[in-house]
Amino acid sequence: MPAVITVAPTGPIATKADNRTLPTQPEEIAVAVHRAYERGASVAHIHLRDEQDRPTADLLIARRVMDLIAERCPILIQLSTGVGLDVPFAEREKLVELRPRMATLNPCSMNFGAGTFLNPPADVRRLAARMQELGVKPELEIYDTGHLEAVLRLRDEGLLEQPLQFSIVLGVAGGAAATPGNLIEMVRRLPAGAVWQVIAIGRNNLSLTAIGLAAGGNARAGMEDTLYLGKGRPADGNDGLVGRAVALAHQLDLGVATVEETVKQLCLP
Ligand code: KMH
Ligand code: ZN
Repeated sequence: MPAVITVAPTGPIATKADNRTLPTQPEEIAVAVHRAYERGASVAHIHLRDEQDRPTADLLIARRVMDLIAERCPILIQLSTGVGLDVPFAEREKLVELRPRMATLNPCSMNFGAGTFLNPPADVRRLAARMQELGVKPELEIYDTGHLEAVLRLRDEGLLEQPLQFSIVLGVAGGAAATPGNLIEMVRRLPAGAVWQVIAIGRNNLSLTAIGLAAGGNARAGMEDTLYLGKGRPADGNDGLVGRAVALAHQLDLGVATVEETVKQLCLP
């Protein structure tokens, strides 16, 4: 099966002071996503920034980014409902009202680097139910094995549709470390029929992305996850990071999924 490549051009943490090529404003994000689409990405995981480059769940900015991307290419848009550590859940959850094809669902609260990422159980349930109503497919972000158990409880309550679509996030200080052993153990625990990708934060991004692809997962690439192409080699925009994930998929003889193939593989509503 061809690998789904998701571009994550901008996360909630890095700034232009860390890497001046980080896209933050709507036009910049849309251009980066279009370039990734041309290289083989079929999904765009989107974080938004305000005029001061701070993470935001502003619906007007979100609409603008979605429109600018749609004008350029048919890539599938996955809005982050994680948004950023300082944005209240009540604002974050409103993003699904824009009906992106997909959105992230973070099942548990956790320490996240020096901050706290709040996802209280009642709020998570409400968001899962709303996504189900709207037909927005959740990407289930699990940072440790307990997060997987929490997702399975939501499934058992009828709040999630099959196939479950997981991102195994490794390397966040507060979650499981980015090691091959942790990845293999998390994959082993996934329920049958699950679709998954690894999100490897930081310096093990390349090796864990390769292991994930070789083990039957999809891949994510972009400046949300690492600002480096290699030791001492800062990324110059997202192109190199996306290009190397696409190259890995080809070298492993998987190929990369088109938008249509991705819709089928993920059973998007
Ligand atoms: N916003 C971060 C704290 C997501 O995109 O849903 C975590 C995050 C997850 O980026
Ligand atoms: Zn994200």
